Amino acid sequence: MATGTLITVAPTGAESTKAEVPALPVTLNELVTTAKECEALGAAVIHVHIRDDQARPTLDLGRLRDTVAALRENTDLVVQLSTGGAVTDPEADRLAVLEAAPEMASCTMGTVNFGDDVFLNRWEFIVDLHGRMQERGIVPEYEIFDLGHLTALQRLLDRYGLPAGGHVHVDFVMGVPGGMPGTTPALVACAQALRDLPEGTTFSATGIGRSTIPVLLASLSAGGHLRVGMEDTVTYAKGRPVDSNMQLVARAVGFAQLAQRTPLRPDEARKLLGIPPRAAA
Ligand code: KMH
Ligand code: ZN
Repeated sequence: MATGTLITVAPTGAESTKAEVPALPVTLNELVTTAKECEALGAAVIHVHIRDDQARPTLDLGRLRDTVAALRENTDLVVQLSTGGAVTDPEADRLAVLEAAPEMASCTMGTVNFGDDVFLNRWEFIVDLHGRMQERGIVPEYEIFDLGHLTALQRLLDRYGLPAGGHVHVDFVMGVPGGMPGTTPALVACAQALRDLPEGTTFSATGIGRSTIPVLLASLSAGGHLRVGMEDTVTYAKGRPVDSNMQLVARAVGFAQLAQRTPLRPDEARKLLGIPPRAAA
C-alpha cells in the first residue's frame, strides 16, 4: 500500500488555447514560475507540453532543450516531457522529443478516440518509443486511456523488457471523450488489472473535466497517486474557471493530507520511479 502521494502537475497540455484559457502558462517564463510555485506547494513531477511564440503547441527541439534546462536550473522537479504532443504531431517529431534528454517522458499505450480527433499510437511506434527510452535511460510514464492499454503494456514488457530504472509507473488518463470514463469502477478495474504487470507497479490517475474530483478521491483511496493541472482541468467548480495550476495542486495536496498520504518530495519521487538522484545523474 502506498504511503506518500506522488503529485504530478500537467500545467499546459496541447488542447486549450491561451485565448480561451488566459491563465494557461504558455511562455517559458510562465512555465518556470508555475513550476516553482507548484513545487513549493507539493508537486514532485511536471508533465510538460510547450508552445510557440503564438502559443500554439510545438515539439520544437531547441525549445524543448531550453525548457528542460530552465526547469532543471530553477526547480528540483522531475521533468517529464510529453511525447504525445498534439493529435496532429507526426511520429518522427514525437520520437525526437527524447533528444531533449528529460529524466522522464510519457509513452501512450494505444490509439484512442480523442473528442472529434484520433490520438494515434500504433504498436510499432510504441515499441520504438519504449526501446529508445531504454537506450537513453529515460524513465517512461505509460499513459493509459483505456483498459486494453494495460494489456498492451503487459505485451510490451513481456516482449521488450522493463523500462530504464526497472520500475513500472502508469498514469490512468480518465474521462477523455472516446476513452474510459472517469469513475470509481473504471479506476478500480484498472487498478485490479495491474496484478498482471510487474510486482510493485505504481499508478497515478487524472480525470478530465468534471471527472477530476471523483478520480482524485478514487485514486487516493485505492493507493494511487495524483496528476492534476490545467492540461486536464480548466473549471475549478461549476461556473468557476481555474485561476492557476497552483490552485489545483493546492487542492490535491489538501486531499492527500486528509487521506494521510503526505505529498512526496522530488527526491522521494525519484526513488519511487527508479530515477537516479539528481546529484548522481
Ligand atoms: N495531447 C494529447 C493528444 C501525452 O502527453 O503523452 C496527448 C497527451 C498524452 O497529452
Ligand atoms: Zn500530456
